Amino acid sequence: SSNFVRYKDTFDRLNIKEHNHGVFNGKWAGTGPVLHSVSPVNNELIAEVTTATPKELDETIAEARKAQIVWREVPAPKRGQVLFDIRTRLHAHRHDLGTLVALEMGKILPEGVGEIQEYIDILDYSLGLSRSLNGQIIPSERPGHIMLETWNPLGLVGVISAFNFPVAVYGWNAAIAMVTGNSVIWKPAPTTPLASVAVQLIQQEVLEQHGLPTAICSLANGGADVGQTLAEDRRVDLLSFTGSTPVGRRVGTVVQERFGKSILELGGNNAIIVNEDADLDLALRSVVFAAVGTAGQRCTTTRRLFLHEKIHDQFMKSLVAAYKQVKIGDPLQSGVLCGPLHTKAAVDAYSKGVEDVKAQGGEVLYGGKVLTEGEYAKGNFVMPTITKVNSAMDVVKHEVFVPILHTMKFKDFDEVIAQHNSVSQGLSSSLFTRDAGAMFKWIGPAGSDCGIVNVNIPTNGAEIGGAFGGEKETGGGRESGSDSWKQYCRRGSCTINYSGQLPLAQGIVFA
Ligand code: UN1
Repeated sequence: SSNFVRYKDTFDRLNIKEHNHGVFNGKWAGTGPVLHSVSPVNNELIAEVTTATPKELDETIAEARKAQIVWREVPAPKRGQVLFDIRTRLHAHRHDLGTLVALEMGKILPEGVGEIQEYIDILDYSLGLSRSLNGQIIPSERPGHIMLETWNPLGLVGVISAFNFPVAVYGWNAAIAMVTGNSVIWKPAPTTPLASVAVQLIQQEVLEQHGLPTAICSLANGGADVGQTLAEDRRVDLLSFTGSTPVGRRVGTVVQERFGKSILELGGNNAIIVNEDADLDLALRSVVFAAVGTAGQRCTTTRRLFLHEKIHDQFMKSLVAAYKQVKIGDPLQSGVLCGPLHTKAAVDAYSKGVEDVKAQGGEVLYGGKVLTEGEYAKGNFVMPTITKVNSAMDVVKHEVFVPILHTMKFKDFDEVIAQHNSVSQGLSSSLFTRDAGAMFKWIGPAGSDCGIVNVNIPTNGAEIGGAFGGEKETGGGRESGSDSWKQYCRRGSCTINYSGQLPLAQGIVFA
């Protein structure tokens, strides 16, 4: 394909071919239907990847479980070293992998590279974590007894990742799952299979160098059927799913049915509140990055903007001016800030989103148009859009995964917090203020009800060190940093009696 030829050097360095196997279970396989990876810039083929048949998927699950039996005996700090070697290989290919992500997903190159960096960061973190997967010692009420907590691996962790972060979100899960001694089976989005093959090749090479079973990192490209099997199969101890709320609700229910564990990272409806005393320059730059960046296709994208009435008009003027400066185009061209939407279906969702605003009595203040001329003709390009709505309208309650920013005016801080919290999603939120009272209220019990609660930074672009995820219909899962690693482990509460007597807890006498 011409897309392939154009980036042939990159593909050669990553060992990606025009036709690739998309299943890995210690060896490469995949005789199921073929996925066509297409560039969102021109909707033409880049390269092809095969998927797993049900039998191949079954074998992949079995091989990944077998590999874990070896991996769980490798001391955690040694596992950390293996992960660090993956980190080094990823770093060597950072630019190539970032280019591939930009080409296949459609995000701009700096964000593509940033996504590889995010996997590198969590691998760094995992090396440290490998020496601090600490349990605790708990005082026992009984003489000659000690209580302690153990954290052992669950077994096999399934990761279903989304198109918008085809590497980083897998990376958060894979790094933490592996450092805690699990094996991993990855089902990527069907529209970003090339990124998965490129990352898998690197991981395979490192595991081989260490003489470890390569199925510790397994891969099963495929469609919803592969996801369904991972949700149903009892051999998958934990399933981490990133995607839409409707699909996540089904995945969570199916996994729960068999009392499996799940981590759900679903839709967001993130807001920025700009208070009257805010640094407006910081706020403006943040809103543009959070609403326009990644063409509105992050789960942390800002979709709602609440402006204090005292700064509203001035801020809106600067915002529209800033949007006018945003260069839209090929994500691999320097200077471009807004690439295409990932698919044609997303363009339709965008058009419908714009129509809904008008139908519900809102106004489109900027954008609202699909771009179809010249360099945009073959791609999925739209204009980042600013609307004027009120929070009673239905459009502000739903996440449309496109760059439409709904703006609203407010007077009172308590009232805006209530409006902010009135939607069913609860991922990320930001307040711009210089008032310490407002800041602490915002992060306290009467503040934002989201999993990510920021002050004076955008809603997107979280670091890996914190736990990432959200409340309500965002699914409740937490990935990445802090103590998220505990979810990839089974906790043992152990009581050891070294007294030679048998005193019972609660003082019970049983004789
Ligand atoms: C996602 O959109 O699924 O906080 C993940 C951020 C990134 C991760 C986003 N670090 O925007």
